[in-house]
Amino acid sequence: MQLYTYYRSTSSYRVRIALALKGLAYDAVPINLLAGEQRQTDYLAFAPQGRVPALGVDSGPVLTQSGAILEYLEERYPQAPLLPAEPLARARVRGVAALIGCDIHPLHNVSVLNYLRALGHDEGDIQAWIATWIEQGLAAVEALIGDEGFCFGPEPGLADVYLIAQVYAADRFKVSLEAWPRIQRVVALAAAHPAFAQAHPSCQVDTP
Ligand SMILES: N[C@@H](CCC(=O)N[C@@H](CS)C(=O)NCC(=O)O)C(=O)O
Repeated sequence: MQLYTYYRSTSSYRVRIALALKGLAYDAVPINLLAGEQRQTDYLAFAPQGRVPALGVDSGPVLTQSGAILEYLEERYPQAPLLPAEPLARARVRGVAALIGCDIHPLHNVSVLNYLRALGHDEGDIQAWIATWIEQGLAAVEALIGDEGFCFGPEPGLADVYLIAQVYAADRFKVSLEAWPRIQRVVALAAAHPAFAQAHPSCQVDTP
């Protein structure tokens, strides 16, 4: 598999964590978002939205959208499952993933922030915008996840994949986790877990 990735992209980080949790090897193909490589014609040919991640698989089309890629990996490689077996439990995990993937991350994507800048907003406005949506979203995550272990139990799963990548972005944007002890607990567990370490933005092929 080939993962088109950018080291500090939140959604690329999600897929890297899942690949590592499942023990799957892949070739990382860096796409430098600051240099605009996501808008180059050859990349747009298979990822027409001009975003990372994208996953090339041995046969078939290149896959886009981290949520779809994660579901593909879960179905194709069921080892180290990201979702519990029971339907209600699966829905709770997917609820946290959707909260982060749909209601937090899209609001601080680079093209959204650049559009706000183009509308005349200064960096103070941008920081307030980012902090508002991350804080509201993570406060809800804190209320939804469990009291022990990772988000929903002793083993990491899909909610942790989304949460740990989102927490990295929160840190980048100087949003404190102080108010959320459950999230802090999950972050500490992930920090000690080799799959999360392997996927971390600080140790990618394109990390500056
Ligand atoms: N919903 C998409 C979001 C992808 C996305 O927004 N990727 C960002 C990096 S985290 C990106 O490539 N941004 C480039 C741009 O906006 O030009 C997913 O989950 O894959």
